Amino acid sequence: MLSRIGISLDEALLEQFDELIEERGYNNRSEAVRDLIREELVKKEWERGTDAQPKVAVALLVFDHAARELGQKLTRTQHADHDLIVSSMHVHMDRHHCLEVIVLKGPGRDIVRVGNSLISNRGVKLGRLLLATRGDKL
Ligand code: NI
Repeated sequence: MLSRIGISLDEALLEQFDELIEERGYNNRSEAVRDLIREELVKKEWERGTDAQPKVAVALLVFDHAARELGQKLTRTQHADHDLIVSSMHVHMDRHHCLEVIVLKGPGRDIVRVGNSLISNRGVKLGRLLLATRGDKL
């Protein structure tokens, strides 16, 4: 069942929000607000870390393959916590850049620790840790 709510925003903030949702291709404000709420709820679920369910996350990294020892370091980190690493994919983006996608599964706190240690390495140009959810309560 859907409930309706009203939200008060100042004009400038609403204008920026409308630009954002247009850029992202949302059809309406409601879907954009729902996604923002879901994102925060997933974050909260992870931060609490009380859920015994194993969690799944994806680490995404872009780096220059010539960056000193970075490739080795990333491999070492993954071997050190091999029980948390489900799979990884390496894509050679162009002559210099590599994209690595790593799927992690295990206790939420461990995944966040390993994921952050991967993406925070020096030489990583873009690093993101995406926290997944089964969406049972969303
Ligand atoms: Ni490569």
